[in-house]
Amino acid sequence: MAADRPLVLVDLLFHKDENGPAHHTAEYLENVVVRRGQSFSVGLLFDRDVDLEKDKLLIEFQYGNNPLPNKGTMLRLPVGDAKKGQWSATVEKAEGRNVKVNITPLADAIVGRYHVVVEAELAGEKSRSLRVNTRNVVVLFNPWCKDDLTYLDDNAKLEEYVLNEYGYQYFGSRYSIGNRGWNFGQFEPGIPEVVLLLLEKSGLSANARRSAVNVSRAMSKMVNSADDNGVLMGNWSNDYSFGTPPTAWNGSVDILLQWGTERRPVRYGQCWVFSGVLTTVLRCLGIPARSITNFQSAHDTDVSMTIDYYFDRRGYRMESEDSVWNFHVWNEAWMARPELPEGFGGWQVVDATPQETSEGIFQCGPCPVVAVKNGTVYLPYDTMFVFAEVNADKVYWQNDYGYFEFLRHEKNSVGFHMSTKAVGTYGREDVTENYKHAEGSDQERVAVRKAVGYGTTPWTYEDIIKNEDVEFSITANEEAYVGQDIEVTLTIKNTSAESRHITAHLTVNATYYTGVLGAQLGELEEDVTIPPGGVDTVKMRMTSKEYLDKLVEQSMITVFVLAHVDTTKQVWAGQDDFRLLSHDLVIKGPSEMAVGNQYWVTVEFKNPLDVSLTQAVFRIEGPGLQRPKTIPYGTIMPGETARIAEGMTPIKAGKKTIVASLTSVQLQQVTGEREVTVKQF
Ligand SMILES: *[C@@H]1O[C@H](CO)[C@@H](O)[C@H](O)[C@H]1NC(C)=O
Ligand SMILES: *[C@@H]1O[C@H](CO)[C@@H](O)[C@H](O)[C@H]1NC(C)=O
Ligand SMILES: *[C@@H]1O[C@H](CO)[C@@H](O)[C@H](O)[C@H]1NC(C)=O
Ligand SMILES: *[C@@H]1O[C@H](CO)[C@@H](O)[C@H](O)[C@H]1NC(C)=O
Ligand SMILES: CC(=O)N[C@@H]1CO[C@H](CO)[C@H](O)[C@@H]1O
Ligand SMILES: CC(=O)N[C@H]1CO[C@H](CO)[C@@H](O)[C@@H]1O
Repeated sequence: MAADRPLVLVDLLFHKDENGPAHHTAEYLENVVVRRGQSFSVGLLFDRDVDLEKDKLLIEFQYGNNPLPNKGTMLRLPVGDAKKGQWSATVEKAEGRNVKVNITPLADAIVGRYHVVVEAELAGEKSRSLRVNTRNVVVLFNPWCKDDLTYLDDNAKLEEYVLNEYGYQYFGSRYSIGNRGWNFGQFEPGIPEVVLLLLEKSGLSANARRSAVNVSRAMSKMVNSADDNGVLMGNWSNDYSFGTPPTAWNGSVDILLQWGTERRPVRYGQCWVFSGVLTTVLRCLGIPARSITNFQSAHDTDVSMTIDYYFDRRGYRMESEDSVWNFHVWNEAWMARPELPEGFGGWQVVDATPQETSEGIFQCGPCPVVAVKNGTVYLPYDTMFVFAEVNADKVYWQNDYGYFEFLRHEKNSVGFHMSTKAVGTYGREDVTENYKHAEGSDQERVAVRKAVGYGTTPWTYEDIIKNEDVEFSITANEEAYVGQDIEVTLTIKNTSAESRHITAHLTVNATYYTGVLGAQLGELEEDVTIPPGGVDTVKMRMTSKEYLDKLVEQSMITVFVLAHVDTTKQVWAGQDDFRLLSHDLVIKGPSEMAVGNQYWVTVEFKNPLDVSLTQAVFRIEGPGLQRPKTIPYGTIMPGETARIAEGMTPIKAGKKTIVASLTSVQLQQVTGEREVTVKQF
C-alpha cells in the first residue's frame, strides 16, 4: 500500500496481560481498566507500515457525551511529544504496521470511562478513527501512586482495602460481638459497570470526579435510595414482605446488579448492608475503604452531642428522638485532605445509611477520624454527627409532674470497640483509639467539652453533684444462645455506714439494633434492704417459651433499671444491652478445587430449639465459585438436621470463601463460611 496517504487504524490492542498486573486491575473482567498517574500501553495496528519520520500520530481521550477541551474532558495527546502537567503518550516500539504507545494519565485525572480515538496525519492530510464502544478505557484512583491523593504506603493494606473481595461485618452488642462474612465482590462480572453508572448518575461534574473527597461523599448519597433513586432502600420495620430482609443479604453483588438492571431502589437495607455496598463501590473505584462497626452508637438528632433519656414517674422509658443503636456500621475511606489544615488526612468516615441529612441530602462525610478524636468538630463534613456517635454522654431525666429532674450523667456509655476486619487475616481489629482518647482520660474530657461547646447546648457541662452512697450494676448471662434461659442480675452495693432500703424496677424488652424497643419480655419490681457494707442482688429469669416469639432480628435484648433509695432519695437509672448468641451452619466439601471441575458442597443445620423453624430458607454463594442462590427448605422440626447440597464449578483460581445463611421465622442470624483453595489446571 502506498505511503502517500495517512495511516488508517485497523485495530486498537489493549495489553490486558501487561497492564492488568502492573495496575492491579487484572481482576476486572469486562473493561480495560488502568489507574491514573501510571503508564499503560496500547497497541495500534494500521493498514500499512508506519514511518514515524513522516506519519504524525495523536491519541484523543474523550470523557462523557459532550467532551470539551476547556472542561478537561477532551485530551489530545500528540504521540512522542510529552508536555509537563499533561497526560503523555510516548512510543515504546514501532515495527511494520504496529506501534506500541505508553500513555500516562495525570495523577489527578478525572476518574471514569474514556473513549479513545486515534488520529494520523501525513503531509497535512488527516484520518480519524471512529469512536466505537469497544475502544474505551476506564481510569481509576491509584492509591499505589505517590502523587495520587489516595496514596497509601503499605502493600498489605492495599491488598486488603482495595483488592480483597471478601470481608466481615461485625454486629451484636459491646459485650458480644458477632461477625458475618460479606462478599464485597467489587470485581464480579457486571459490578464495575454498575459502579460507573452510579458515578454518572451522581450529579458530580467531571471536574469533581478527580477528587476522592467529592466522589466518596457522592457515593454515600447514591448508595441509599433517599433523594435520588439510589441503590438501597432502608427499612427498620421488621416486616420485609415486599423485599429481602436486610439480614438475608450476604454480599453486595446481588444488590448492585439488581439496581443496575431495574434502576430503582433495592429493598431492603440496614446499616451493615449500606456499608457493605459502599465498601464495594469505593474499592471498585480504587479508593481504599473498609466497613467499621461502632458499638453503642449514638444517634444525636439535635446536634447537642448528648443523648437524652426520659423516664416517667413509674420508671418506664418515655419516647425521645435521640437513641443509641446497639451497633452502627459505617465506612472509612483513605485520602489526603489538602483543603483542610494539616494533619486531617488519612481515614475519613463516610456513611451511606440515611440517618440525618447533610446540606439537605442523605449523605455523610468524608469526616476526618482525627478530627473526631480531637474534638475539632467544625471541620467538614458532618464531624459533629460522627463525634456524637462515638463520644456523646448519656443524660437521664425523670418526669416529676411536668418537671424533668436530672437523674444521672453517664460519661462512658457510647462508642465502643470500633471494629473492622484485620489486614491480611480473618481476625478483628479494634480501631477505637483512632476515634477517642482513653475513656475518662483528661484528653478525652477536653475533646468532649471542646466539641459540645460547638453544639446547640453548650451549657450541658455545668456539673451537678449529688449524694450517692449506693452503687448499682447490671449484668446478664451474655454467653446464652437463642433458646436458653436468660438471667438478668442487678447488683446493689451499700457503701454507707447505715442500712439502706431500695426499690428496684427492672424491665426487659427485645430491641432492634437501632435501639428502638420491641415487645416487653419481662418485668419485675422488688424491694431489698441492705446492711452497711452489704451487697445484694435482684435476679430475673426468662425461659425460651416466654421470649422466643418476641425476639426481633439479631436477638438483641435491653434491660432497664430504675431504682430508688428511700432515706437518701438517691435515684439510679441504667440500661444494659446484650445479644443472644446464634448457632452456626456447618459447610462440608473439599478444601481444594480446580478451575472448571464440579464439586458438591453441603450445608447442614441441626435445629437446637424445641420449636419448629418455619419458612426456612438457605442461601449460599461464593465469589468466583457460585452465583448467589436461594434454596427454600420449609419447616425444620425440633432436633431435625436440615441438609442441602449444591454443585459448584470454580471459574477463578485463588483463595475463595463459601458463605451460607439460614433464615426462618424463629431464628434469623444463622450463618457459616468455609474457605477453599482453587487451583488452575
Ligand atoms: C468538592 O470538595 C471540595 C472540598 O474538597 C468542596 O469545596 C467542593 O464544593 C466539592 N465540589 C462538589 C462539586 O461537590
Ligand atoms: C418496610 O417494609 C414493609 C413491608 O415490606 C412496608 O409495609 C413498609 O411500608 C416499609 N417501611 C418503609 C418505611 O418503607
Ligand atoms: C489536636 O488538638 C491539639 C490541641 O487540642 C493540637 O495540638 C493538635 O495539633 C491537634 N491535632 C491535629 C491533627 O490538628
Ligand atoms: C417495653 O415494651 C413495652 C411495649 O411492649 C413498652 O410499653 C415498655 O415501655 C417497654 N419497656 C421500657 C422499659 O420502655
Ligand atoms: C447477598 C445475598 O444475596 N444473600 C443471600 C446470600 O445469598 C444470595 C443473596 O441474596 C442469595 O440470593 C441470597 O440472597
Ligand atoms: C461504713 C461501712 O461499713 N461502709 C461500707 C459500705 O459498703 C462498702 C462496699 O461494700 C464498704 O466498702 C464500706 O466499708
